[in-house]
Amino acid sequence: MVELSGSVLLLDPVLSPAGGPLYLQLKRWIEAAVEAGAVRPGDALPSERDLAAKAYVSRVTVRKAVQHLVRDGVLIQRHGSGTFVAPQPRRVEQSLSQLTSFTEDMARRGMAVRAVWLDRGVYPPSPEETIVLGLSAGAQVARIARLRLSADTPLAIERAALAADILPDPEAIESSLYAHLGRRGNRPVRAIQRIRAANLGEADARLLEVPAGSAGLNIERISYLASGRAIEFTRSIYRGDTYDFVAELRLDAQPHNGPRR
Ligand code: 16G
Repeated sequence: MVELSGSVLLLDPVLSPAGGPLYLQLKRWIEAAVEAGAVRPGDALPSERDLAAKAYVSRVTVRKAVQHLVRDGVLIQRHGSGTFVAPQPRRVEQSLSQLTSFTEDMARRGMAVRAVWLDRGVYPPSPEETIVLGLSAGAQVARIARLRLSADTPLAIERAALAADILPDPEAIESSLYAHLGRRGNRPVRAIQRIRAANLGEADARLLEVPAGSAGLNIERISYLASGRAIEFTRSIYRGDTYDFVAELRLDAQPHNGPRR
């Protein structure tokens, strides 16, 4: 078994009476060791007794710190074998200036993708879908909902709505929505994306295999054909610990003198 190295845990006494509850100080100490990479995913924690002795605190304090770290997804407990540092998923970067698909983003990084289908079918549209997609009276909407994974790590839940004349048969999508649309000459060329911080609700957290309340990103994408028609309205929930959205910023080439009219 690999232990949290003594040097990590036996640095200067980190717990001070003035530093707030001892279990929180111990929790932060272990968290810092994980963040710094001093202990790696899969490493085992020393026993409760050893930790208590090393940090000069009671076993009750250690237990409480560990319980909180398990709740936060930093540690995992396996019955009979102990407490381990939880696997940290590889972070994925997505450019905010290119209209790419999930499959393409992952392929560029050599990561395998998988989807669990949560729903796909043709439905009467909601008022919001009617407005966003500019649907005419009586038009239907195709909805697809997927849990998207890289290897075995769930990264995002995506719920997309498209006009049914653009996607008449959602069952025909093999794995990539954009590849499917591209084959029919309907791949979007422009999109507006809105990103908002969120705490994951219980059902979404369960699907994404993180504790309820974990940090997440709500992303809304409306994408358009070259004609200007909106064809995709997708709401996604991404795990906050797996994705970095990266934007390249440039100085305006033609600075404006004074206010624009
Ligand atoms: C991305 C898009 C999503 C699009 C999907 C298509 C974000 C936040 N969302 O995940 O709107 O529907 O790609 O991916 O980037 P696919 O072609 O692999 O199915």
